[in-house]
Amino acid sequence: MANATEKILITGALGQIGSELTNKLVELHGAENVIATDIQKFDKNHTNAGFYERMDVSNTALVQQIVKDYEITTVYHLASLLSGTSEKNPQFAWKLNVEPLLNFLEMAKEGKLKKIFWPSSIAVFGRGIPKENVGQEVVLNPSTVYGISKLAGEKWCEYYHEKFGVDVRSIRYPGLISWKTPAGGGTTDYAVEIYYEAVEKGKYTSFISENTAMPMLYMDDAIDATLQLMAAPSESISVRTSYNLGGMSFTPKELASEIKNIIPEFEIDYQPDFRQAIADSWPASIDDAVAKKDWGLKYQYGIKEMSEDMISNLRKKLCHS
Ligand code: AKB
Repeated sequence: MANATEKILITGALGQIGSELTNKLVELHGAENVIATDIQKFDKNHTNAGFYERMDVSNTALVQQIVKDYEITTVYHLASLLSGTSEKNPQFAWKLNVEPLLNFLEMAKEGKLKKIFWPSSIAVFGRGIPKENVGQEVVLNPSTVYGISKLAGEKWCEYYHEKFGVDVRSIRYPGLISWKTPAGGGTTDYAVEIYYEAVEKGKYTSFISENTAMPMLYMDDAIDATLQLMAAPSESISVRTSYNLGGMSFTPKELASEIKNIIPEFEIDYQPDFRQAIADSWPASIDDAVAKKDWGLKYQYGIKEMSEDMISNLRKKLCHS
């Protein structure tokens, strides 16, 4: 049940997760209680939030002012640089992925915010663990800039919760797939691009090799999981770093074969680039039993249902029928 007094601020609101989460939060809480922010100029096609502020999350003073002006209680802090882009600009990735989170955690510590959601990633995993069915509590040894920043963020979240009682909640998202807003700069982005190119051109060159499996999740399930976690009673949250989310696991070859069932003439070839090494350092599948037990995580979409939904919506969006 939505709490009418909640005032919600979203950072990265025009991004892949942000655009869909914002609209869902508007449905649940009312447009007047949702303040969308992003570094980009306002785009009315992307958000129906009651308010929009063009905001650079690195501008600490501006962020604090906006939280104060709108009497924000809850923050979904989504603004982040993904794995591919982070490798190209490590200093900026660290600055963007860690420092604004610390600003929000400090505000919560000072009683200026009640609750924070912050996304982590399967990128926190790395060397020294089995590839399959990776559990919640394993050694975290990331070898990417993005993974290092997410691991640091997770530890900050846990620290602020344990030391100061800050109610911060987080999910280790796998690759997210959606047709509404394209992803940008990630290693799992091939699994979004492939659908666009299948519908538009009937062929795709994958930058990930054919037999590399990674965990993936359809956006509808990601949004549901995020809202479920945020609605769960505080006592049921046993993980204050970040919860594993497994979704489904597949290789580019398996995804291509699923797409061929709907678009028989579809063709794929493979030209792995620097993102292959990132994918190789990540798990092939994830065990999310703790999230299922603590707050009832469940999924609606498998690879078949997702492919049908993606292709039918992209055909409409891209004007093919
Ligand atoms: C990326 O590929 O960088 C992201 C992620 C798995 O966090 N989609």
